[in-house]
Amino acid sequence: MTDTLTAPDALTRLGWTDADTLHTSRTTTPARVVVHHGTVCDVLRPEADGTLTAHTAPTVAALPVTPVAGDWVELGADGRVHAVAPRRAVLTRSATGHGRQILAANIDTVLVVVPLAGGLNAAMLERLSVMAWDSGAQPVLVLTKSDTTDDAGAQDADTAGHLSPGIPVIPVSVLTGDGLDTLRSHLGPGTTAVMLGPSGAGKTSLLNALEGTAEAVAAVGRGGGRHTTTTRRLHLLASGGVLLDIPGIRSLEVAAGPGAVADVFTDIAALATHCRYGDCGHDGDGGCAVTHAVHTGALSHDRLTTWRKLQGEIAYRRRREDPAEMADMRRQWKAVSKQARRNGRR
Ligand SMILES: Nc1nc2c(ncn2[C@@H]2O[C@H](COP(=O)(O)OP(=O)(O)OP(=O)(O)O)[C@@H](O)[C@H]2O)c(=O)[nH]1
Ligand SMILES: [Mg+2]
Ligand SMILES: [Zn+2]
Repeated sequence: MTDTLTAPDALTRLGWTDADTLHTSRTTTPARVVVHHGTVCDVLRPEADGTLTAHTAPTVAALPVTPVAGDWVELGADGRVHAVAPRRAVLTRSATGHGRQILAANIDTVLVVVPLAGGLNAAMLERLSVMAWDSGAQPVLVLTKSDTTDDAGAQDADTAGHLSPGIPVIPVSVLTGDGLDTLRSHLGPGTTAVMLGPSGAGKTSLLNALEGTAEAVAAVGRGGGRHTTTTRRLHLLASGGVLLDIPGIRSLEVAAGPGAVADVFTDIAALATHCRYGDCGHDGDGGCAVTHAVHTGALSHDRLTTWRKLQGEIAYRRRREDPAEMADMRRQWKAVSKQARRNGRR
């Protein structure tokens, strides 16, 4: 706590933790970004009701970063944002042509929201879990629409626990109220959570069920493809925590690092230690314990496929971000195509 003018409880209500750092003086006050649009953002201030619209472009110098939902900012008496605090855990997605985009800042928990209606989608769950681990926050798996299963999602919860080890799994339904109290227990004071899931998973419905609010949700039976929630917005919960509702994510936007992949695919990592070669590519070389496990049925083929795709995407992203490696790749391709032309002539 750097600010001596504000009661700590009032900051905790906004999700303040000891890990957050913000320097405020007698002329500035701390605030938290609820939603950002263009050159303004709506902010919440401790000990003040309602949101305040603040300009993000200060008169003296432009801000080095654009505030996002969840950011802690320093608010001047002129109603402008003077500074954005250093961010701890951030949820990012890969935006084509823009590198990575920050979806939510200063989060403690990522609720991975996956629907059970139509059957549990293992690949989606694995990818989103990787993205959640990548944020640095604690993932929690929320399986929505448990009312569409015969056993309130019990069997799917078991499967999900194996697909994404080390993560609490909570089946929920806004129709029966199943799991809502358990979910609330993860959303206590000082916790900032963000909901990550595909469009139509039931994220906004969940917020409404927790809070008794009436944020817009998709009409029943509406065809997929369009997002119902279009902004990223922070909500203060009755349970004392803070929840960010964001538009649904598409699988190609999943950003992941190698560490986060290893966090989810602990089974493959463990098997890999038994491969004959240390640099085994797990694609059918002799002495590969991973492909052997697929043959015996100990490891699902689909799981290995998702793991391979994620490895490929990480390698691709790294090449794109590393010019030297990219040039190296181009040289290799030139050599390959030259060779191919030569072979063709023969
Ligand atoms: N049967 C059942 N349907 C649900 C449940 N929760 C949500 N739905 C339905 O699922 C649909 C999508 O819900 P939304 O809350 O709009 O989904 P969303 O994840 O916020 O979607 P985006 O905002 O587009 O990302 C709506 O028609 C809801 O009525 C549930 O627990 N059970
Ligand atoms: Mg929504
Ligand atoms: Zn191997």
